[in-house]
Amino acid sequence: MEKFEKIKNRFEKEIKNSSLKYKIIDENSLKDFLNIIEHLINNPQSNIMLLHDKDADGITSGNIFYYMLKQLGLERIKHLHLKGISYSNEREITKKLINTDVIFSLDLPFSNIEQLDGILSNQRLKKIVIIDHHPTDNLKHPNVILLKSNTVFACDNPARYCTAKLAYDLANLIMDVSEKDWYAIIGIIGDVAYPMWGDFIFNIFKKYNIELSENNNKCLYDSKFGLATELVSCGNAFYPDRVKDIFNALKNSNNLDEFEKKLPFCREVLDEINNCVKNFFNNSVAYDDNIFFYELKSSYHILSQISTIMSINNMDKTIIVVKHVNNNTTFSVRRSDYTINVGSAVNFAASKIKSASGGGHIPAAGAKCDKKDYETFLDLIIHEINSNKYKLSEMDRNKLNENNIKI
Ligand SMILES: [Mn+2]
Repeated sequence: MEKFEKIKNRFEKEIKNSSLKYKIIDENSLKDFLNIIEHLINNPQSNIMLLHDKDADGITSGNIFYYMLKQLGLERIKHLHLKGISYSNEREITKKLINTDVIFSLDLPFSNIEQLDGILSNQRLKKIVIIDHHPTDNLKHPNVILLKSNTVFACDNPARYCTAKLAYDLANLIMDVSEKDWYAIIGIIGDVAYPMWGDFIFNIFKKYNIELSENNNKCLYDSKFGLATELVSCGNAFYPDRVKDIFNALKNSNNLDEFEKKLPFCREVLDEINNCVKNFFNNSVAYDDNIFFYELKSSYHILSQISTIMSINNMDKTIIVVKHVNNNTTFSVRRSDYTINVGSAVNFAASKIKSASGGGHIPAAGAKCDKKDYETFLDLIIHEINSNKYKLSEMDRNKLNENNIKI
């Protein structure tokens, strides 16, 4: 009982004079969260399931809650990663939840109440705590404690209040979890949420003696935190069956160096990416000095990783990477300075070739076609990009600033 009193005092103090970035607009759900914690402390034999997404944000937010629950003295904690809940896997998931008392769901976008009813049908306590930042419809349900970035807080850009930071802030209401602040940074970088958290990131970099210069995203990625994030991303892109290993590696690491050493299989992919990036300009064909075409020979399907890195490092160039697999060719196209809408250009080019499909956003596009058509398709893409049709205005360009970290 005494233990809970201490937690309750901290919780109430934190809520009143908190250093939280956003105003609390749903204190009731936070109190429901506290009640669940009280229930678990009073019933330490409870079976807890952490459901989490497989990406860096999901793995780190899951681990923040794992750490918090362990610190509370709870032992019976399982974790399970999901990419999402669909009717095809709902029954299977429900089976794994038999005998679970409380579910914490992190970074998973439940889309409707029916899904939750299925998930909850086997629960003893029938409570699910949803910690998330995806835009979803109203999930009001008597068994659901909904803790979303924009339902609990007056946050107008929930995409940037990623689950790792949200889970970190929520756990901090219960206890001091600053020992695991570096988990939150990995999630923040993974979800490209850093433009919103400059001060937080800056202070943690300082705490771990890692340098961070102003208005420079590159040094975020070049840091140990960036490396850890990239390893996690490589792991879940190329070894989807080993997400549990990555979760456990993080759980069993006391710091970034230990974590990194536990991920040799991710390292292998990342080394391959870095190698391709290093030799990119030697192995690519330049069109008019501003469009670079690169044929990926690696056995790993690392097109988008290479095009993204090359584009971030060469904002005023258009990067096209292709890879042939059997009779098909896949394209990844990037242009990061918002001067050209490559998504529309690729989409238009694809409409002119029967075997092709493709499109995307202003800075990033993907496409595919039959291998026999790929040279024609490539010529068309380059032709469209070079035309004036897809040029963007200064105003569009200013959107780019929203992607930079500010301290
Ligand atoms: Mn996320």
